[in-house]
Amino acid sequence: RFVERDLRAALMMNELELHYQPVFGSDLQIRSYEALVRWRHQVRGMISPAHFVPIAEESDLIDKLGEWVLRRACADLCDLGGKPVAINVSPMQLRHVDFAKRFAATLVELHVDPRRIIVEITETVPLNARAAELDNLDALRALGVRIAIDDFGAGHASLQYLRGFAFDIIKIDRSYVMNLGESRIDGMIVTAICDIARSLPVDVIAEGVETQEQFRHLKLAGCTGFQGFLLGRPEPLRKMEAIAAA
Ligand code: G
Ligand code: G
Ligand code: NA
Ligand code: MN
Repeated sequence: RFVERDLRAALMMNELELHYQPVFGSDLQIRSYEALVRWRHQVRGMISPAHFVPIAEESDLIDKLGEWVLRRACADLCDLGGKPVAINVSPMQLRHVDFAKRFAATLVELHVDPRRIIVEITETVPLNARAAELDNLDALRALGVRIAIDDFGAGHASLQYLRGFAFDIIKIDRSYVMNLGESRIDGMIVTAICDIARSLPVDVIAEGVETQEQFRHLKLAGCTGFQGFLLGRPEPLRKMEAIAAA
C-alpha cells in the first residue's frame, strides 16, 4: 500500500496542509475554527483524511501526523483572529501515557495559550476508559484545553462516552442533521441530545448544516454551535485571509 510509505515522506517533506472551517454561534458570529488535514499527493492528487487517517491509525504514523497537525495549527493561530482552534485527535494517540505531557510541552514551546485549543476526539476507533486515556484527557483539561466528542451518535462515539469521560463539547454527527425537517425521529434525537447536553452542562455543535431548514431546527432544538457548508466551507488559511481582508 502506497499510503503508509508516501504519508511518511509527505510528513517529512511538508506535503500536507491544514484547512479551516468556521464554527458559528446562533448569533452568526464565528466562535472557533476546526482544522482539517489535507494531502495533495504528487501523483494521485488530493487524498481525503477519511482514507488515510484509518491507515495512519494502524501504526505510529498517527502520532507523527497528530504532532504535525498540532504544530501547524499552533503556528496558524495568530491568523485566526483570536478565535480558538479545534484539532482532531485519534483515540490511538491518547493510548500513549505521555501524550498530554508532550502536547503541553509543544504549547509551551510555541507560546500558545491552552485555552485557545480544543481537542476533538474522533470516532474511528473506540476510546477506552483506561488509565492512559482518562489521565491524558484530565491532564489536557487541567491545562485549560477543551475536549469535544466528535461525530456523536456515529460509530464508536456513543452515550457510553457521557458516563466515562469529562468533556466540554458534543458535536452531533451530520447523519442526524442531514434529514432534519423530513425525519421526525432525527428531530427527536437531536432535541434529546441537546437536552442531555444542557443538563450536563456542555456545548452542542451541529455538524454538516447545509440548509436554512436544518439550521432553524437545530436552533430550536437548543444547539449552541453550527458548522457546515451553509455557513462556511473548510478553506486554506491564505484564502480566508483574502476574505477577511476583502
Ligand atoms: O475534512 P474531511 O471531511 O475530509 O474529513 C474526513 C475525516 O477525517 C473526518 O472524520 C475528520 O474528523 C478526519 N480528520 C480530518 N483532519 C484530521 C486530523 O488532523 N486528524 C485526524 N485524526 N482526523 C482528521
Ligand atoms: O468527522 P468530522 O466531523 O471531523 O468531519 C469533518 C468533515 O466534514 C470535513 O472534512 C468537512 O469537509 C466535512 N463537512 C463539513 N461541513 C460539511 C457539510 O455541511 N456537509 C458535508 N457533507 N460535509 C461537511
Ligand atoms: Na472533527
Ligand atoms: Mn466531526
